[in-house]
Amino acid sequence: MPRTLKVAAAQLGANHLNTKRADVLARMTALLRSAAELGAQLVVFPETAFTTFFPRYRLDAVPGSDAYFDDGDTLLTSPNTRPLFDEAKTLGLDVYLGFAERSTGAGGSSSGDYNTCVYYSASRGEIIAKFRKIHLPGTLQPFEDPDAINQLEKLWFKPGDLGFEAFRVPGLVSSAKKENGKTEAGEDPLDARGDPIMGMMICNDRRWAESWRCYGLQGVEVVLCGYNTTAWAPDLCGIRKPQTYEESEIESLFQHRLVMTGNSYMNSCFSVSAGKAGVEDEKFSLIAGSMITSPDGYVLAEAKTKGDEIVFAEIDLDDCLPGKEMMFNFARHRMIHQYGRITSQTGVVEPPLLS
Ligand code: CDV
Repeated sequence: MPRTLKVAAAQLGANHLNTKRADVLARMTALLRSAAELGAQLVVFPETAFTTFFPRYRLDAVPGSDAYFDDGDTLLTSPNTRPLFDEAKTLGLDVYLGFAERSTGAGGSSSGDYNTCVYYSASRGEIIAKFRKIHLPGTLQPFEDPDAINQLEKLWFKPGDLGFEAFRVPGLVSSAKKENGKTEAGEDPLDARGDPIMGMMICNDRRWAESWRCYGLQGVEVVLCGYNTTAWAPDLCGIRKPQTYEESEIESLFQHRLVMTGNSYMNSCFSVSAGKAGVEDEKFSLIAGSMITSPDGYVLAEAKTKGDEIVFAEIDLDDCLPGKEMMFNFARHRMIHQYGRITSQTGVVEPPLLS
């Protein structure tokens, strides 16, 4: 029985320092409605979807930045976020939402500011998973060059502390086998598999093979990722030779496509990535390129614009099986006794110089 799923990336055009939350919510709910018209079951929004990508600024350059943060424990009830989840509930849509989290530490989670995303399940009417960005890019202090584009996430956020925990998503696949061996319809098909296995990451996490392999080792079937990727930031990205703005944007998009397709292939999973795109605050360009990729490493659907846009595909989760059972059958082929460096060493240690 096919385990098909209709997924959508909801790319958002630019937000600005003075963009009103009500306006962003109106755009996001409109995107939810467009996705629902296409029959989507899951919609993925970008990283820090409600605001401009403010970590490019120094703290003191963003007066009133408190308003950019939301409490992760009150997303379903706060007037600043509730309209999105009410709409999702009405439309029966699951949602991945990226936002800046200010955690009070209630409910046992660590307090502080995090770059966070949550997974909302419409069938449960609740948030069933949370991820806090682990690989915070950039620098703690701004570059000396006043014209350089900064990425001060290490200043604004604490590194994520929730690990890479995959989770099963209820209510999306009716043929999913339950713990008692039956499906939701009460059948007992021998070949039925469980509810979809998903994993979440945020922007820079997607560039690290380690993030993907942590999910791959949990049998992930769909990786969800929101991002804000600058189209032009020579100081930050470490280019080899001077580039024009156009060359830089093309290279940035190429590298986004490379990590989404390559890691989907190497972990035999689908991915849905949604970016914020266009020029924020009249000066800061973000790549578009929201996309859906397959376990064979193909792009199934990709954004055509630099603005608000739904990117949609119907996927069959069982397409993950050939790769998971053959080429990337981890149980059969991984050689963990040779991989010690990956968890015992952080930076590069080169071999000694030759005499
Ligand atoms: N928001 C990000 O994490 N952006 C990074 C940068 C620094 C380019 C990214 O990996 O896209």
